[in-house]
Amino acid sequence: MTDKPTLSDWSALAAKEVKGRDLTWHTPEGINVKPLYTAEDVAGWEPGLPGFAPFTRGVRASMYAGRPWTIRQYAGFSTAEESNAFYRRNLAAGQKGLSVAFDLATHRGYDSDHPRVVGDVGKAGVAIDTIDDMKILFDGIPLDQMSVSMTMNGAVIPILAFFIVAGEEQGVDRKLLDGTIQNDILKEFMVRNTYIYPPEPSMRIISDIFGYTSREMPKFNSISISGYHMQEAGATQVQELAFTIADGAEYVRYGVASGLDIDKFAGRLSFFFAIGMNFFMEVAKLRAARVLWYRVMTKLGARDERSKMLRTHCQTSGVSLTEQDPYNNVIRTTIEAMAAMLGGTQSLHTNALDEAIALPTDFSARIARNTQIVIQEETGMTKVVDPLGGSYYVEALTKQLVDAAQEIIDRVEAEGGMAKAVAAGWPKAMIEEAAAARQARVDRGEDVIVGVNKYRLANEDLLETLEVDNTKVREAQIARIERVKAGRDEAKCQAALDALRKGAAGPATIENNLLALAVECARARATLGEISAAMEESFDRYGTVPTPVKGVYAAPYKDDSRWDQVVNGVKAVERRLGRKPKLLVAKMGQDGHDRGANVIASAFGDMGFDIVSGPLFQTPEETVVLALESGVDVVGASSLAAGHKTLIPELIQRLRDKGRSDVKVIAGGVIPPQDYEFLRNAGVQGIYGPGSNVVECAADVLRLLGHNMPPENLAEAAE
Ligand code: MLC
Ligand code: 5AD
Repeated sequence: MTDKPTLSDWSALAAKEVKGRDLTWHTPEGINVKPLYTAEDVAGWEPGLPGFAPFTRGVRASMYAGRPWTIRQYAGFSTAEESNAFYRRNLAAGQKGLSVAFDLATHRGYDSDHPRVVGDVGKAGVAIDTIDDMKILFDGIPLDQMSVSMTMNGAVIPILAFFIVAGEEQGVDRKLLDGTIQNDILKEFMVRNTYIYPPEPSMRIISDIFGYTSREMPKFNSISISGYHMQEAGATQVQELAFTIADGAEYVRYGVASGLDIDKFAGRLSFFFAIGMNFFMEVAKLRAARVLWYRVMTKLGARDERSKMLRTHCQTSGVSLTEQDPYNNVIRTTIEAMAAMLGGTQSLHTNALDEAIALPTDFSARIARNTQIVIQEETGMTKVVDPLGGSYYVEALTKQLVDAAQEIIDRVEAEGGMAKAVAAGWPKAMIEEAAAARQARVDRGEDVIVGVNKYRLANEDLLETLEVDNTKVREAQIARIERVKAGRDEAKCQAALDALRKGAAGPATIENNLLALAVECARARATLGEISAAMEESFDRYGTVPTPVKGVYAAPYKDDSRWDQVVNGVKAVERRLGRKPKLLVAKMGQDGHDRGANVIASAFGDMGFDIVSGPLFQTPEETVVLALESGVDVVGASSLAAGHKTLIPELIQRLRDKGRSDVKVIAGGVIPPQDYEFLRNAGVQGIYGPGSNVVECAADVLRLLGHNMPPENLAEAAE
C-alpha cells in the first residue's frame, strides 16, 4: 500500500504541471485565493446548522426544502395603470412577490408637474403623485395576500403613507400589510443619491418609520439595508459587506436612541445585496453577512434570536451586464442567481438581458423570471439545505470575508459609526477608488468581459427595447393631480399638511411621528410633492458636489503606449489653447447614478484634462450656466435614467441660444442605439454607451478638439 499523498506532494505535483507559475488569484478585495483548499483551511471554523445561531448556513432550518425563496422582480414604468397591468401579467406567469420601481421625480419628492422633472416622469419607474395613483397600482392585487417591496428612500414618508391608505381603502387593516420599504438613506448619501433632506432629519425619518411600523404594522419590514448599490457603484464585496452591516448597526442605534426597545423593531430589519460574477465569493458573502449581523446585534444588546437573524433580498448585478452581445447576459444572470440561492437568499430579482440599455420588455422580463423558475422547478437544487456547506473553499472564504469585513466595521465603529463615516466621506472615496481601478482593469483587458473586451462581435443586432412616451405620461399625471386636487376637501387637506409641518418642526415624539401625520395627509388627498414640501420647510433640501479621485485610473497604465499617445495629445491641445482642455461632466435631471460620471471625471483628470464635476440634479439651463461660467470646451452629459432624449437636446439648444454652439456636447451612459441618430441630429458629437473604453473616449474627444489623433490599431501597429 502506498502512503496517502500529502499537501506538499500536491504542491510539488501542481508546480511541476505549471512549471512553477504562481496560481494564486489576488482578488480586488485583497483576498488571495489559492488553487486548492483542504480541511487545513477550515480548522477551528464551525459553520453550525441552518436555522440556528449564528445562521451561517441559513436563517431557516428547512430553507428552500420547506419554502423556496420569493421570486420578486423589481419593476415599474410609465403610469400606475401600465405598471399594474405588467405586475398582473408577471404574477400570472409565476412571479411570487411584487417590487415597485418608482420614477425619479417620485424618488426626489416632486410631483409630475414640477419644472425640474420634465425628463424624468415615468421613465426609470412608475410615476406616483397621489393616493389615487397608488390605488391604481395595486388594483386587483389584495394587499393582505401579496407581499410588496417598495424601493423608496427620499420620499419614503408620502409613499408609505399612500401604501397604508391604499390598503385601508381596499379594506385591508395595516396590521396585515406584508412587505418591505427600502428606507435606507445612508447608502443614498454614499452611492445612490436619491436623498431629499440632509442626513440628520433623514435619520429621524427612519426612526419614525421604525416606531410607527413596530407599533402598527407587525408584518412589515421597516427597512432594506442595502449593499446592492455599493457594488453597483464599484465597491468590492468586502466593502459592500462591511458598509452594509455597519449601516445596519447605525440604524439600530438610532432606533434605540429614539426610545424603541431593540427587540421590538430589529426582527423586521431586512437586507439587500448585489450578486455579481465572482460566484463563490458571492455565496460566501451572504453566509458571512449572517455571521457578522449576528455578532453585531449580540453586541448591541438584542436578546431575541429573530433580531439577530439576517434576512435578505438579492438582485443579480446590473453592472456585470453588457450592451454588447446581450444574450450573454442571460448566462451571467443565471450564474448570479445560483450564487444568490446557494448563499441562502430569501428573495431574488434576476435582471433582464436588456438591462444595459433599457427597462425590461415583456419578452426580456419573461426570460429573467424563468431563470428563477427553472432553478426552482426543474433542477432539484432546492431540495437540500445549504448544499455548499462544508466545501473547504466556501467555508474558508466565508471566514476570510468575515475577518476582512470586520476590520472595516471596526474602523467605522472606532470613528463613531456609519453616519459620521458617511459625513467624513471616506467610504464613498474608497468605493470610487475601487470603481476607477476596475474600469482600468476592464479597459486594459485584465478583467475579461466576453463580447466587450474579448470575443467582440463585428456586428451587433439591434434589440427591441421598451420606450416610454414621457410627454404622454406627464400629461396624464398632471391631469390626475388636477382632478384629485379639485375633488378634495381643501381645508381638511391644508390642516393635515399644517399638522405635518408642525410635526417636522418639532421634536421627534410619538405625537410628531411623521408617518402617522402623513397618513392623515394621504387620507385628505395631499400630493406627494405637497407632503414632501411640508417637511422640506424645516428640513431643507440637500445637495452635494462630486470630488473625483486622482491617480487610481492612471496607475496601471504606466508604460502603455496608447495612454502616452492620449496624454501627449492632451498636452498638444494644451499648448495650442494656452490652457488645459476643459470638460464639464454634467448630470442633468433627477438621475443620481454617478459611478460613470465619477469614473470619467477621474480618468480624464488623470489624462490631463481640466475637469469640472457638475453637481447632481441640474436642469439643462443650470448646466449651460455652469459650462459658460467655467469656460469649458466640452460638456459630457452622463445619463442612466432615460432622460437623455429630453434633457440633452434642450442643453444643446440653450447653448445655441447663447451663441455658443462651439461648445461640444457628448453623451455617455445607458443610451439605446436606437436613440443615437436622434441625438446626433440634435447635435450630440459623440455617444459612448456601456462598455466604452475610457482611453478611446478621450482619444475621440481630442479629435473633436481638432487634434490629429491616430486610431487605436495604428498605435498597436506602431509598437
Ligand atoms: C420562509 N418562511 C418559512 C420558510 N421560509 N416558513 C417556514 N419554513 C420555511 N422554510 C416564511 C417566513 O418566515 C415569512 O413569514 C414568509 O415565509 C415569507 O418568507 P421570507 O423569507 O420572509 O420572504 P419574503 O416575504 O419575500 O421577504 C424577504 C425579505 C423582504 C425579508 C428579504 O425584506 C423582502 O421581500 N425584500 C425585498 C426587497 C426588494 O425587493 N428590493 C428591491 C430593490 S431594487 P414571516 O411571518 O416570518 O414574515 C433596487 C434597485 C434600485 O433598489 O436602485 O432602484
Ligand atoms: N424596472 C426594472 N428594473 C429596474 N431597475 C431599475 N429600475 C428598474 C425598473 N423600472 C434595475 C436594474 C438596475 C437596478 C438598480 O435595478 O437592474 O441596475
